[in-house]
Amino acid sequence: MATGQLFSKTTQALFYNYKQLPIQRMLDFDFLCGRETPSVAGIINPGSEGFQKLFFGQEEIAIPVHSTIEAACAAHPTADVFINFASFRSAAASSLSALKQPTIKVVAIIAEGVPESDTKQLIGYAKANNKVVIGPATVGGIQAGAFKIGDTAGTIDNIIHCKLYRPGSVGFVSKSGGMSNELYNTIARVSDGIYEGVAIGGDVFPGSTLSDHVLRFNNIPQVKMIVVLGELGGRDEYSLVEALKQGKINKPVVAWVSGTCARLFKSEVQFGHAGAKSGGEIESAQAKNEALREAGAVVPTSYEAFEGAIKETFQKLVEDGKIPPVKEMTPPQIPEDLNIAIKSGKVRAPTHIISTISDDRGEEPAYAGVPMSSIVEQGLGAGDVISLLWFKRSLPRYCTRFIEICIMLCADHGPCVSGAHNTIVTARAGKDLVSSLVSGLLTIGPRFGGAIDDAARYFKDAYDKSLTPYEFVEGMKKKGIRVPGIGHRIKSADNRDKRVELLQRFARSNFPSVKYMEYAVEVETYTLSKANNLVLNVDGAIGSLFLDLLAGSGMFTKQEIDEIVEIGYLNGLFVLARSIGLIGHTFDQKRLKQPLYRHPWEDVLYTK
Ligand code: Q5B
Repeated sequence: MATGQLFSKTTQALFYNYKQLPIQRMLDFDFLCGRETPSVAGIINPGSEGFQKLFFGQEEIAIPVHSTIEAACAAHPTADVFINFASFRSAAASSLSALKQPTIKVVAIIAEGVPESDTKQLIGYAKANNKVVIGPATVGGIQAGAFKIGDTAGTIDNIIHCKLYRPGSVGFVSKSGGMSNELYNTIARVSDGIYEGVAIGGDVFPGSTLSDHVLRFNNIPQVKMIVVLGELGGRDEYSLVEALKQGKINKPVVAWVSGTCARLFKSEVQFGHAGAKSGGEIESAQAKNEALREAGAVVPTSYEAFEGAIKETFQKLVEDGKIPPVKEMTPPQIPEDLNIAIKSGKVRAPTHIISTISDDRGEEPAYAGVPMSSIVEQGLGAGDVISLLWFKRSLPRYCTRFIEICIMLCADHGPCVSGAHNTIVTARAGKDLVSSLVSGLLTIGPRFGGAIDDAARYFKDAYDKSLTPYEFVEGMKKKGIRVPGIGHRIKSADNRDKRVELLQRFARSNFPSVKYMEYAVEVETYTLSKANNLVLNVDGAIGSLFLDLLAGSGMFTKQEIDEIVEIGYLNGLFVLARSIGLIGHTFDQKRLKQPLYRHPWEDVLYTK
């Protein structure tokens, strides 16, 4: 591997598997470093394409999303780092595909648990093709002030604290990602900070080794000293020992192999990483520390003394004039995310929506404060749900039963009515359920099904003003308004609407008062004297009876009743009920495989 820098301030990566947080952390780091271009050029999210919105400083940017690695590489030929956030199941296959792309030079594999045989294949391919694999089981790496992989170095506060927004002089490599955060901190405390840091991952077979990176750091002029944190298990540290012995490394190396405590255990111990196993003596931390010391690395006597050894080595380089003072800079402030600032109570923001009928934020949704489970446990029905969501209160059972009867009776009235006809024609035109349903619903209005609210308004007004049916109907006629709730195309005095009779019967036996309905019947008696079809229709029956429900239940103030009538809640009953029938008509036409409807010429009067 050797050669030198893997990253620069213009390096761009392709990010495999959309993970909002690590990508946003990379972009926040970019902003902190004063990068001009975002370090993530594109996202690969198998199966989806488009854009993902993320922040680059204060600005929102749209990062392209590609469904395949090949498409992403073709679209972003200068992006040479592949950051693989795939699961351990698919990490190897996707990493191999990425390595096969001519534009990709570095592949970082985050997943833990990638099968060793797969990793060996990746290593073989990378070596043969002069590419670099970092990981698996790694947090990644960072070039201070230039480029960062995923979650490396943790939070923005930690990155600022460790001065990783500008380059220092120390090249650092460790096995552990968690410990690398700790060491970024330590190194920042006792030197001018990190130039580049890499965590190679804790697997038995890492894609690139400690010595691979140390040799690379040796070739980077800006790296003046190298810090290595190894761990017990495996023999990776011995290739570093060999390189030191062969004089391949001419920069000071401060090293520590952790895991010296393993000797305190009587049997073999497996530490956190797959490769961190206290095996034979040669793989022990003590043996590896000793070998490194003998080969010329600065190796402290304990981890506690590691910081002092780094400090001393750095100071000596400064005294020898080998490290010029670092150029300090003040990083820009990363704007805080609004939701975090709100949570911490630092800012307040106005909401854009008010809702008072339901809440789904708790353990279970609640309708007007009544949890779903309680609705089911109490054996409540659709009428009770309507009562909660429309009227925001639990109405007595006779009221909710009345609502249910309205829904049942208005669910359908055959295929010839306006709504069903439209739905049938639409379904036969090959349209989907929702289109067929709404085309039927759109016919509901003052002439068809949507006269309930107006019926309630006019009957209430007339009754409350004590108008006689004659005064009311003739007054409406003078204004040129048909009495809503009166009249039907097929129902008449001789062919009564059964639905009206059923509603009236229920109300007479269950409602405390049916004064509005009785008034509507008196109006009907008068209109029937004019024409046989001017019956009280289903809209008029529901409109007048709902006035009785509102007034007689004792659950509504006068003001609330006026508001319900004024806003117009009651057509909702017909809309809801008839949706059931219109959906049925849609299914019926589709089931019958009915062809496109064309109205017959003979049924049209063509005239000029
Ligand atoms: N005349 C329903 O009209 C209909 C009059 C009136 C005074 C009236 C008509 C009307 C008010 C709206 C209403 C709901 C358009 C109906 C429903 C659901 C449905 C449907 C289904 C289902 C019928 C003949 C003469 C004229 C008119 C006079 C008519 N209505 N006078 N007040 N209300 N009603 N809609 O039969 O002197 O000859 O000029 O608008 O409540 O939609 O099953 O089909 O479940 O699906 O076409 O039940 O009544 O009568 O227009 O030829 O008028 O009667 O002024 O007098 P028609 P027209 P004149 S339930």
